[in-house]
Amino acid sequence: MDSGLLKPMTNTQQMKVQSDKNQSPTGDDHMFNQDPGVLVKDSGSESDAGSTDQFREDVKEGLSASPKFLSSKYFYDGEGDRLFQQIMELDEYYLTDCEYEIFSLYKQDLLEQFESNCDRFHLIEFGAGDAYKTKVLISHFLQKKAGFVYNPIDISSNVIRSLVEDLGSEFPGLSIDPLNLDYFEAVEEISRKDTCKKVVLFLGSNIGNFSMEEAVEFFTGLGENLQKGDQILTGFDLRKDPQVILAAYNDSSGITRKFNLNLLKRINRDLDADFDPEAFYHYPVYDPLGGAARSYLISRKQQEVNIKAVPMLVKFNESEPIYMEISQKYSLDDINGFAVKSGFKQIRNFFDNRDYFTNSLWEKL
Ligand code: AVJ
Repeated sequence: MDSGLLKPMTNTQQMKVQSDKNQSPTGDDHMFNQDPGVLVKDSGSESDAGSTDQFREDVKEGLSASPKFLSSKYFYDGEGDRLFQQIMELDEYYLTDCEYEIFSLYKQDLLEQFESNCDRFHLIEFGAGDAYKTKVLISHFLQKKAGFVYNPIDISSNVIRSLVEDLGSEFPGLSIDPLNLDYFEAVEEISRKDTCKKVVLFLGSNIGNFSMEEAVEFFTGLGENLQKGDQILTGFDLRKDPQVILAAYNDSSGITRKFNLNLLKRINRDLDADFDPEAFYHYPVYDPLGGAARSYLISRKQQEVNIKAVPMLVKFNESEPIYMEISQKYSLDDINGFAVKSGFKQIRNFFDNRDYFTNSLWEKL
């Protein structure tokens, strides 16, 4: 439907499943394994958030393309992590609050669901980050003396280290078995785990960085590594008043603007480039037909940027866009369609009080 608009596919490319580079003839090798945008929002160190070689190749590809694009997975360097934390605290960025509210309202219902089929379960979270929302569940589950092991997965060893330390002191009784793996490795690893039941968390509408087609691929791939009766709980941001959605990506304090421009600064630092971030402005749009919020950086003038580590000289026309990110919004039909197409049965959708967001619980068929 929006194939034309999605042509640059910055976010498509980051969705491709990769088992190893040899199986990725197109070089679309990032998605499952190292997409901090989707998986590792709080990745703390450059070193394990993807190699500089990969970054250089992706920047080269994106800025040679027409239209130009950059991958949102590279937003999350140390400064990007910090800015995303600030985004989550913005009044306009309702997503985090909604999911927190849903967990607070339905933690007992969720526990009952998670305990079905088996009284011991593995709670596996992709891109656990600081587990801010998950702590609501963990705290309740421990209080109810539920039998579960928490498996936070994050590609960043720093994130994993501080999360384990933090959870250890906050919840001394919690069994934590962290997986410092990239996404693809983690999917494989969980299929090898001998468990009575797995519950996979994929929160925050991180799925929104995938196109609709890629989301089906993602869920299908995940399902192939689960067993009948295992469950997944995914956070989906719902379609709503376009002005509410747009405001979430165009906050009045300008944090989202900084968040996007920070990627140009990262290119300057990591790839020895000379972007003038002030020569670009943040331009977010929401398309109420397709449900995609997209953000662009627009060149304020005709200019050239030298990226020495590639090396390349990038020419921009006045008003030329760089496509930065998609944050897809969903209808309940979209969500049900995902479940059906990827081999799951929908159990229940949990909603916040405003019906802005849903956590959808599915069971593997
Ligand atoms: C972390 C991908 C869910 O798309 O809403 C926030 C990232 N980008 N503001 C989103 C983001 C701009 C966020 N996700």
